[in-house]
Amino acid sequence: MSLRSAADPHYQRPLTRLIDRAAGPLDLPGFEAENGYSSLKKSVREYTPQQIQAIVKDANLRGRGGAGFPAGVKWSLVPMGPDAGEKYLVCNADEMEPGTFKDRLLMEQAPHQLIEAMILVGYAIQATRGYIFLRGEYIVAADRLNKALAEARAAGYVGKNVLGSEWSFELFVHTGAGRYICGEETALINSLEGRRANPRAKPPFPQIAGLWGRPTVVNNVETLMNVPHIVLNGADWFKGLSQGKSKDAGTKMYGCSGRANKTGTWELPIGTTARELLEVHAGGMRDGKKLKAWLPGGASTDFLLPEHLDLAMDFDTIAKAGSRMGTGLIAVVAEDQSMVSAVRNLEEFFARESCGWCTPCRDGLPWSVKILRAFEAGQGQAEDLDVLAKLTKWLGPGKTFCAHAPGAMEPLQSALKYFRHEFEAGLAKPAKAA
Ligand code: L3W
Repeated sequence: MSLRSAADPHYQRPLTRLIDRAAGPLDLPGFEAENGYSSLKKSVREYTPQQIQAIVKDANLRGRGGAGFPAGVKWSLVPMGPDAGEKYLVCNADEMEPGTFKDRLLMEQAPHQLIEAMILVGYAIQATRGYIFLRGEYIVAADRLNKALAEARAAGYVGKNVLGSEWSFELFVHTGAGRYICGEETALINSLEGRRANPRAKPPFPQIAGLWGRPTVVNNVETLMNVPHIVLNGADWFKGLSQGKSKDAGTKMYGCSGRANKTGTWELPIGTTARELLEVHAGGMRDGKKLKAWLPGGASTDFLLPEHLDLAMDFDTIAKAGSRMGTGLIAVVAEDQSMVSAVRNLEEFFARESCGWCTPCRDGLPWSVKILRAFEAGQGQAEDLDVLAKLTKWLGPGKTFCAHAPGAMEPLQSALKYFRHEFEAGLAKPAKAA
């Protein structure tokens, strides 16, 4: 039985089904032997673009980059029809969220899976060109994607008249120059155009006016890779993958980093609990230490506590608990680690990666770092605790040009909420009278 068959129990993990075998099929013959590109062939030969959009909408595939926006809805905003002109599909493969390394594994070990997905989604929105915007440091992924793309082009999957159809599609791998902000879709678009990677105002959303002012869909690697499987096996199959753990559909690339025994990334039913991630897949906390706090998915989310471990890791459940699932790769903090230092480390990253375009972000983030350093050194001032709390508002949602600073404030505001005593312990001691 082929591993691409939905009846095969291994196919409960469609994205990684080929990866944990001795040698994943990196080359085209190996991938085709596992039914690779059959979903693309079926799509181009049997379905209209609108039918594919409808299948993916029905499957309730939500964006896996961190925001959970429904992919089918996003595509349906793109103008269709013979006069729609140049349109673009961009894969956001600029994986730079701290503690997030799921897309890297997928691209390094299953490059053809992304190439097939790009072409298929390109067909679904009738794009004329596709770009994989790849994190610059992902050298192995760049090499393997470029080889896979060359093979796909030679086989007639990419280029003029794809699979003999009327539709032509060019695809490129573009490596980024190493800025976190390029993961923000409009900054990414500016960067692709050769401009400085400042975010653009939204609306207009890229689906209407994106790359070079043309309709553009930006989707994350994991989101895209789900699509060939959904088209091949149907929306109901995809919904069933969550095994009733969540009202969200499919699997999710989860993971764990920090003070755990076996850090890594695993494909599991969406809605798997953080406890299962930490205790079963990551082998528990290192050195028998207790868990103090955890970030659900990347640095730009609110800390949660051990009491939240049994919540389903899905978009809505984690939002109700006061955080965001984000990328779904949890980062754990042990009982003997300082929350002030953990937050200072994160804010240093965000301050360095600010594009500097808007004042609250450019000036507010370094300000928070300066204050946090003082608390870390036991030199904190009482009024600066209020300043930190105010910064979480001044840099919060709606106060800045993009989500960078509001995201940066999430770990800070939750650390202040749950661990204020640790900040207070960093207040400067009054000088003793001589
Ligand atoms: C049309 C509307 N389209 C939203 C589209 C929008 C975008 C998508 C999500 O950041 C988060 C961020 C990071 N009409 C629309 C619409 N859209 N409303 O939906 O949009 P949005 O604004 O909710 O989020 P975003 O700015 O794209 C994504 C967080 O993810 N994150 C970071 C992840 C980083 C990686 C990585 O390094 N690979 O994934 C982690 O939590 O902070 O909040 O396409 O156009 N009305």
